[in-house]
Amino acid sequence: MADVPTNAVPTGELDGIERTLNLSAAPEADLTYGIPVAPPGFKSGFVGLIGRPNVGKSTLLNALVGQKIAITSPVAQTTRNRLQGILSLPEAQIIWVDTPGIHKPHHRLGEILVHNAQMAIAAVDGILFVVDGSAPAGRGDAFIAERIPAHSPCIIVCNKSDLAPADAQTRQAHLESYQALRPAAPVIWVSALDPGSLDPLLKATIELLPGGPYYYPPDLVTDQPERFIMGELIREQVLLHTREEVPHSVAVNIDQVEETPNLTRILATLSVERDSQKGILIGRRGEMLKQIGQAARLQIQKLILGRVYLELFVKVRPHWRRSERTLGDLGYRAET
Ligand SMILES: Nc1nc2c(ncn2[C@@H]2O[C@H](COP(=O)(O)OP(=O)(O)OP(=O)(O)O)[C@@H](O)[C@H]2O)c(=O)[nH]1
Ligand SMILES: [Mg+2]
Repeated sequence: MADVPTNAVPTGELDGIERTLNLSAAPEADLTYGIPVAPPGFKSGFVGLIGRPNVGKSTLLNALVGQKIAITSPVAQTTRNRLQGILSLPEAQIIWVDTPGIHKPHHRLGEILVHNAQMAIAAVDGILFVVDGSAPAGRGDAFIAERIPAHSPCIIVCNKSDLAPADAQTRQAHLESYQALRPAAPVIWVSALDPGSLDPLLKATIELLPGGPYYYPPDLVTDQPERFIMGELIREQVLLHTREEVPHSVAVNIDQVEETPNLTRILATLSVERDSQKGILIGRRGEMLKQIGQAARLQIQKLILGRVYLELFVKVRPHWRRSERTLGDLGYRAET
């Protein structure tokens, strides 16, 4: 079984750059510096986005923060790490905690993701129980509802209102099927694709928060370092370009980031489980990897606001999703 990085793909020249993310106050910086004293009546806290895979939690996180910090895709189980998005307003600071979708795991990676999502439920001040309002509640939603402690402040967020049936009676039936899972929780319709629909949710979230301090400098939008987001932007392109089991079999590691005045040079390795997946990822004459690399490079350029040279390698790590040690090497660990 090959275990050697191969097929470097340089991804060419700079296209248009557009600002999407302000990471100017880097998480590595001293977080005590730049944190203002909260005025009287200020509210703050950690709010978990919890729900089944693919209901739109990460899309909602991006919309609530107003910038793309989490990757999203039509492929279920996109999110693998807990990620915080910070929204600082004059009257409140909300730290949204995106989590992996809770599902029935089939390997150790899945177990870790679900475990970490469930740990997040216990560690937050409030919960947005995100559901897909375009369909009625299912067993997966009921499973999650049972795991939200009775005392946790919770809002049911009926996402994908744009896809919900137009007829009012069916919409109401969907809403009631979710309401039944947690009768005391408010239910709010939103479309994460329409930021204009989010004001009632934002208002309700601030209401459930306790009084508290600023936890982060107001200009910080995420707790994650740039390097992590670079890896995620590459993984997002893998999710968008490949199918079936391949998207789930890929992990990304940023091996090197070298900054020069005019160019940031990034080397990254994509780990897959089998030679066949490696073949698919590379594609005929390297075409697939080239496309992934080019698309990821454009995304990373938006992130860092500068020119990027990206080289991708593909490496086979047999059964990495089942091996505790390899999972740890790739940054996936069960939180305690
Ligand atoms: N039409 C529509 N699509 C949405 C909406 N919100 C999210 N989506 C789409 O739903 C898909 C899944 O979105 P994600 O944000 O990745 O879902 P997630 O809940 O984070 O998924 P996991 O990370 O796998 O748990 C993507 O294709 C989104 O574009 C919405 O309000 N309306
Ligand atoms: Mg997600």
